[in-house]
Amino acid sequence: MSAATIALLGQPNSGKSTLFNALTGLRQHVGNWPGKTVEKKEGSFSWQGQDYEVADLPGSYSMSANSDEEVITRDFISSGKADVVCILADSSQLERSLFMLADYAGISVPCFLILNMADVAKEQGKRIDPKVIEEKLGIPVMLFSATDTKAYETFYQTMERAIREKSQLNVKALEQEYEKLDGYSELCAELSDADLAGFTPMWLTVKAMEQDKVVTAKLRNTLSSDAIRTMETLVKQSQGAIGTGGCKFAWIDGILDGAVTETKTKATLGKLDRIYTHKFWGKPAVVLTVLLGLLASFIPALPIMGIGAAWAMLKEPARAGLTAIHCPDIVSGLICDVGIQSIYYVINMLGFVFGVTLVFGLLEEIGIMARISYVFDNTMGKLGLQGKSVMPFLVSFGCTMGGAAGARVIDNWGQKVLTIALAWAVPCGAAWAIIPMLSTVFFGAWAPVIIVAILLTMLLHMWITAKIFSRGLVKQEDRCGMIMELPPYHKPKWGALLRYVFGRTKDTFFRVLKVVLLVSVVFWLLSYSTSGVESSFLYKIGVAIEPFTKLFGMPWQLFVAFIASSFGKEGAVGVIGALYSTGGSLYDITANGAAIEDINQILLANVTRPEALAFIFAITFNLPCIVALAATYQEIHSVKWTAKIAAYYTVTALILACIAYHIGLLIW
Ligand SMILES: Nc1nc2c(ncn2[C@@H]2O[C@H](COP(=O)(O)OP(=O)(O)OP(=O)(O)O)[C@@H](O)[C@H]2O)c(=O)[nH]1
Ligand SMILES: [Mg+2]
Repeated sequence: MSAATIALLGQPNSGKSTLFNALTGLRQHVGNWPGKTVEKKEGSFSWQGQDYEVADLPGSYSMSANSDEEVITRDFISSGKADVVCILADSSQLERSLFMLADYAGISVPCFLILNMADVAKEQGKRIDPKVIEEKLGIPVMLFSATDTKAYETFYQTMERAIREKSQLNVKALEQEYEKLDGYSELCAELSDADLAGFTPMWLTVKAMEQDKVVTAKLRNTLSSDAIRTMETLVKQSQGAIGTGGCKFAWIDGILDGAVTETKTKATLGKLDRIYTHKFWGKPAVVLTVLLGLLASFIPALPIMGIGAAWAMLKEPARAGLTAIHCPDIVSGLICDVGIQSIYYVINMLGFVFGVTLVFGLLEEIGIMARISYVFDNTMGKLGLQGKSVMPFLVSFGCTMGGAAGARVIDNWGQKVLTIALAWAVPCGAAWAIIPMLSTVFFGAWAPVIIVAILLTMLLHMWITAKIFSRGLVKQEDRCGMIMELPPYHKPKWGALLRYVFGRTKDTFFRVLKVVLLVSVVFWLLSYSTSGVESSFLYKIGVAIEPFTKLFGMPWQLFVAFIASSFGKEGAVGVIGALYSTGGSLYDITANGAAIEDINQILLANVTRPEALAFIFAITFNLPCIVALAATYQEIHSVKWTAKIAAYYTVTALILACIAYHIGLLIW
C-alpha cells in the first residue's frame, strides 16, 4: 500500500509546525505568533512499519482564499492529495480556533480533530471533554500537547483510526443553522448539480454567499447562464459572510456546550499584558525589552567569541609548519590568510547569531514578540505599514532573508514591498558581527557610541525610505493599522528551543563560511602577486579608481570590500583580510617575509578613523546580500521593485559613507 498523506490544517499559531517537526524530525520555524509558516512543507515518517507523508500547511483563519497562504492551503486540500486532514485547534481558545473546522465542513476529504495545547488550557483552568465533542462531530477527536513527546502514541492511533474509518464530519447541525439564512436553501438547490468534486453543495453555497472569488469563478464555469443569474441575485440578497459566520459560531457554541468547564485561575504571565498594552508604558516597556534582549544576547555570544580567538592563534604555528615542509607561499597563504582567518571571522559572527537566536527565540516562544508587533501597530500605520511589519524588522536583525520571507504574512502587496524595503535598512546578524568588531578596533571605548549612531541612522533611514517609497506603494485608504491578535503566553519548551537555536546556528555557520571563503579566495587571488604588489590585478584597478572611491571617504581596498559586501556582509571582512594581509603583501609591514601581524594592527596602520567610520556606515547600510536580494524578488515578484530597492540601497550607502567621513574629519 502506498504511503497515506496527512495534511495539517489549522489557524495560525495552533501548533501545526510543532507537530510536523516532531513527526518528521525536520525543522520548520516554530514560534508564538501567528503566520510563521508561509509555504507548504512536506515530510514523512513511519509508524508500526507503515509509511506516512505529512504536509505542514500555512496557518489560515478559514478555508476562504483571501491571501497567498490561504490559497496554498486550500489548493492542497482540494487537489485531493491528502488522504486525511488533521485539523488542529488551540484548546486555550477553542471557540475562535474551531472556526476553521466549521469552514472545513462540506469538504469531502476525511478528517480528525486535534485539540492542541491541552497544557495551556489546563493552566487556564479549562477542562475539556473530547468525547462529548467527538460524539457531536462524528470524527476522532483528541486532547493533545504537540510539545509533549509522550503524547504521540495516542496521536498515531487517532490518525490511523481516521484513515481506516475515512471519518467524515457530521454537518447536520451546521446545515440546520445555514437553512435559517435567507436564500440559502434556494441557492443550495441551484448549486446541487454544480460539478465541483470534493465539495458539497452546502460548502459551495456558503462560499458563494461569502463571495469567495475563486469559488465563484469556478461555479461560473460549470453552471448554465440561467443558474449563474439566479446565483448572483440570491448572493446579492444574502447577508454574506456576516450571515454565514454567525451560523458557524452558533454551531461551534453547540458543539462546545457541555464539553468545556472553566474554573478561575490566576494568570501569572498574563499580568505582563497590563504593562505591554498600557497606553503610556506599553512602548517604553517594549523598547526596553528589545534592548535588554540585545544586551542579553551577548552573554551566550562571549564564550563562542573566545573559541574564535583561540582558533585564530593557530594561524602562525600553521604558517610556520607549512614553511617548514616547504609548502609554496601561495598555498600556505591560502590556508592561513584565507582559510584560518575566514573561519575565525565566522566563529566570531556565530557567537552573536547564536545569542540573538536564543534570546529572541525565547521571547518569541513566550509570546512577547507578538506583543511587540501589537504595540507598534499604530506607529507602523503612520509609515503606511501594519503591526505585522514589525516582525520582519526584528527578524532582519538576525537575517534579512528571514525578514523578507516573514513579510509574506502581510496581505497587501504594497505594504509587503514597503516592509521588505525598510527591513533592508535593519543591520543583519552579519553586520552586527562586523560593526562591533571594527568599532572596537578603531574607536576603542567609544565603540558603543558608534553602535548607537548606527541604530539612530537606521531609524532615520527607515523613516526617509518609508516617505520615499510609500507614495508609489501604499494607497491612502490602506494606511491604517490592522487588528492584531495577542496569542496566549506559553511557557518556553527548552528542548525544542535549543534544538532550533543550535540548528539555525549550524546552518548559518556553513552558509556564511561558504560566502566568506569564496569571496575571500577570489579577492585574495586577484590581489596575489609574486613580483611585487604593483603588478597585482586588483592593485592596478584599485589605484585607478581610488580618486572616485575617496569621494566616499574610502581607500580603494575598503571600497572593494564594500562592493564585496553586496554579495554578503561576511565577505567584506574576508576581503579586508585578504587585501591588507595578503601573502603577496600590499603593505610594508608584511614585506620582507616578516610575520604577518594581527589584522587589527594592519588596519590601524593603514586606515584612518574617518575612513573607518565611512566604511562601517557603507557596509552596514549597503544592500544586505545576494541571498536577501533573491528572497526579496521571490516575495514581491517584481524585477522593477527589486532593482529599485537594490539601487537605492547602494546609492544611499555611499551617501551615508560620505556624510560619516566628513563628520569623522571634523572630529579627528
Ligand atoms: N504549551 C504548548 N505550546 C505549544 C503546543 N504546541 C505548540 N506550542 C507552541 O505554540 C506556538 C505555535 O506553534 P507553531 O507550531 O509554530 O504553530 P503553527 O500552527 O505552525 O503556526 P503558523 O505557522 O504561524 O500557522 C509555538 O510557540 C509552539 O512552541 C502545546 O501543545 N503546548
Ligand atoms: Mg507553522
